[in-house]
Amino acid sequence: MKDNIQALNDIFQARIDNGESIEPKDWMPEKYRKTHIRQISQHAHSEIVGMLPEGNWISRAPSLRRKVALLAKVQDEAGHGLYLYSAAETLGISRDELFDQLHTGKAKYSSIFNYPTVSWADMGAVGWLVDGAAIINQVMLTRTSFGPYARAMVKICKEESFHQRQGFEIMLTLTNGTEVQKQMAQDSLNRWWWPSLMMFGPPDAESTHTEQSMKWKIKRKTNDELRQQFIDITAPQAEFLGLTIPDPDLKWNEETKHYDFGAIDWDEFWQVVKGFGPCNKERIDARVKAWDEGAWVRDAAVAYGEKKIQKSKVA
Ligand code: FAQ
Repeated sequence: MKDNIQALNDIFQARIDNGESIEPKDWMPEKYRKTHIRQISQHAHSEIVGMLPEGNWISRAPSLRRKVALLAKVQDEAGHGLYLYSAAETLGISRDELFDQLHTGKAKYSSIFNYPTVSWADMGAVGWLVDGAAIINQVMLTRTSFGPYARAMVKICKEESFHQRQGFEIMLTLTNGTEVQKQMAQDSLNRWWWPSLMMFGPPDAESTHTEQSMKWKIKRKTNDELRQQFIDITAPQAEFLGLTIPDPDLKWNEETKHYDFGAIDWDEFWQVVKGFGPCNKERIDARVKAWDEGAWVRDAAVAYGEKKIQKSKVA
């Protein structure tokens, strides 16, 4: 029995090494399945919880054009959540279980969405930095080894790129505006810079899953590699905007051809991940409320579905 499992594992690893896509009905190690349920569902939860800080500004966007764009972006995030929940379901877990894990705190979602959006400039910073970081991480995931996840990511990445530009354009307008608008943009960058770097996860040396996930080609790059890539792309953008990144140690290194940067406050990161960030409670309360208040819609949809089946049997 043990030998059989080992043989299956070897064939599985050979398929991965060969660049083959793993599909839901293929044999896979239990840990591969569980790792995917964990990562895909946390990703889905991040999209859905991520709608809240931006949803906060839809009714207060400064013009109809801004409102329409923000509304479309938040709606896209709901769509991303749906693709990802569907991808997770192909691994044999139900949507109800996934939501239960979110509502009871068993499943994580991205630390970034536990920070408040206190000014309109935050809509710019979230699009520019948070979606910018999400794209860097997710472009890698379009080539992840599990087929349904990789395919979902292709569409998601296209939309994220619109989101990032939407945010950058808000920042550009503010930095070309009045002194007060410039200050709003700078204040927003000051608050979102470090939490955006934390989105990529703990340093490689402390990342529990990276080694195995790289072996299975779930991850194609490590947390630190992606973080560095983000900083290298974003630092010149900040310069273009005329904004100062709140890190006195940020400096181009001619030798490494990368930016050096200062120490990240990992204590803050773990506090937020463990539920003690500025908005953790508010975010979960909002999700639970939406779930409870939406019960009648789910019940009506099930009743309608059952009625349709009955009707088709009679016909
Ligand atoms: N926040 O061993 P690793 C978006 C946890 S989508 C909270 O390195 P892994 C779109 C991690 O789960 C943003 N927890 O883990 C949008 C693990 O704990 P566990 C979300 C974090 O999985 C934009 C432990 O730490 N994107 O922004 C975080 O190999 C704007 C050890 O970490 C994705 O989910 C964190 N930041 O690497 C929406 C992408 N980092 O599970 C609205 C897919 C780590 O053992 C508005 N996910 N942890 O209890 C990934 O690529 C990976 O899961 C990583 C973490 C890179 C996030």
